[in-house]
Amino acid sequence: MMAKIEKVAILVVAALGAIMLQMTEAEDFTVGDSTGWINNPPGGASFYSNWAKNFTFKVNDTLVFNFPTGRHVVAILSQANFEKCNFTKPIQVLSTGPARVALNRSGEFYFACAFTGHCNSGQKLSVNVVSASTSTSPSPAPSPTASPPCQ
Ligand SMILES: *[C@@H]1O[C@H](CO)[C@@H](O)[C@H](O)[C@H]1NC(C)=O
Ligand SMILES: *[C@@H]1O[C@H](CO)[C@@H](O)[C@H](O)[C@H]1NC(C)=O
Ligand SMILES: *[C@@H]1O[C@H](CO)[C@@H](O)[C@H](O)[C@H]1NC(C)=O
Ligand SMILES: *[C@@H]1O[C@H](CO)[C@@H](O)[C@H](O)[C@H]1NC(C)=O
Ligand SMILES: [Cu+2]
Repeated sequence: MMAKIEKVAILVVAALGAIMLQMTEAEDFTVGDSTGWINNPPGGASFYSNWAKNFTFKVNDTLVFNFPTGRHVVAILSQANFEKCNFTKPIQVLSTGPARVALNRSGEFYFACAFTGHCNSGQKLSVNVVSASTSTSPSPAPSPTASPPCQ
């Protein structure tokens, strides 16, 4: 009888633990690590995509873009405008550094700096965000995001 109660107690604790783990999983990622959010990053246009390759981004994680206010911005773009470094109709522009962006859905997010020439010199980042429940296996589909050289 005692054993039964103990088993139930263990199951309850395990279930609560699993729920709490899921709830506390959200992470902050500092874009470019100590390099921050700059134009002409080392290695050029591949710098931020190489940085992103090292991580798995999950829904509710946060990207932190470090830059001095007034030197850069973070524009959130559509894929088409990202590929052309086109800032005509950004989805959103964050002008104050450091800028925090919540990855509040799964799928691709596209970021670039809107200052003249910065996107073309490699200050652009795309990330794929997976839903937290699929985090057991890495997302298979490598998206065709190799950007053509900007005009
Ligand atoms: C990504 O990971 C590779 C291999 O672990 C490492 O050499 C590289 O410095 C990392 N790049 C960034 C931008 O963190
Ligand atoms: C993300 O955060 C929102 C608001 O806190 C919450 O309702 C939602 O369940 C979270 N989603 C995941 C996948 O953790
Ligand atoms: C830039 O984006 C705007 C709005 O999405 C679009 O109307 C325009 O045609 C684009 N310009 C180029 C050169 O692609
Ligand atoms: C995510 O956040 C952005 C910016 O705050 C907001 O415009 C958008 O509606 C949000 N998306 C979802 C799925 O909550
Ligand atoms: Cu910039």
